[in-house]
Amino acid sequence: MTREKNNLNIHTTSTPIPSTLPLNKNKFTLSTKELTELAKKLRRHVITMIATAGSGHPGGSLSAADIIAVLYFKVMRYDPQNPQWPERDRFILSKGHAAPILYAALAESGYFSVEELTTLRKLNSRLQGHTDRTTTPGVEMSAGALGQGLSFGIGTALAARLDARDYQVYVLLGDGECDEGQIWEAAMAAAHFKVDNLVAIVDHNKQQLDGWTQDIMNLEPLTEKWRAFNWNVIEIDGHNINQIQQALEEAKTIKGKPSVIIAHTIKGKGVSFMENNIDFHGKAPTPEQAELALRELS
Ligand SMILES: Cc1ncc(C[n+]2csc(CCOP(=O)(O)OP(=O)(O)O)c2C)c(N)n1
Ligand SMILES: [Mg+2]
Repeated sequence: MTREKNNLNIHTTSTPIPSTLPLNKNKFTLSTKELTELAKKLRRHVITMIATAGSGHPGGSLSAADIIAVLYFKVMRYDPQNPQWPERDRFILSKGHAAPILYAALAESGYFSVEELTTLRKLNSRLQGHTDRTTTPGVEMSAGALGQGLSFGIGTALAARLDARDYQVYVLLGDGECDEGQIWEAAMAAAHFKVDNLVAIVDHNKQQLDGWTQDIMNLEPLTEKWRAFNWNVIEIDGHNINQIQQALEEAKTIKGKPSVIIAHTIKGKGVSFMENNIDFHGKAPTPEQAELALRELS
């Protein structure tokens, strides 16, 4: 496939949300409607990036868009001018193949330019197909091998305790990723050590690489499993901005145990022909499909 073929002339302008939001160490002041629009904008970036690269993972990026929009533009405190700010909240994308949605949020937050997004997966780009904390500002963990982010999150959260800092750690897990034994070792450890500045979010889109989770490895009853591991469990619609925000706020108030948010989502959410279509777990849209997707997301 030649690069010219994928050199889409697609623009992602729409809602006039400033690319670099003012640094606010508490909360941003976007309304629910603005957050909804922002999530749509992040989805448009995902489509453009992956279509331009000619490869990538749209499905699990789109399912996480609303969660990531609320985290980055309502809940988390951070400073794009100072990515290593010690007091920053940490977002750990354990399902590293969903890197495009994280890059979109980081660009819109001001860590790097929105223009850089179309360098996704190119040689020498800072934005590789899976996250790399050594090259991308704002990326906390190198991921791609599933199953490790919750363990990494525990260490990061315990470091806050040792350093007497009050930051929160958010770990986004895939539901297929929960097949990994390491997730459940980490779940036990987090509860045992009462890591209450840790919030796991399961992007429960019911699909994994090549099929439905219930056929490949049935996770149910998922909420009861986390409860049995002594976690505070919150179950929400992962595309409902208000529910996401409320769940994240509630999680912050729970002391003495970690919280997990089971977010019911749809893989490929926002693009009709990608929704629940396993073909788009790890496949780029053609230029024509990308145009169609961007029209739907406009
Ligand atoms: C340890 C490991 N095994 C297998 C893979 C290959 N792989 C990449 S994505 C994926 C499916 C993940 O499904 P899920 O966690 O549900 O992610 P989502 O549906 O959000 O894309 C698999 C098996 C991997 N990246 N790492
Ligand atoms: Mg999944």
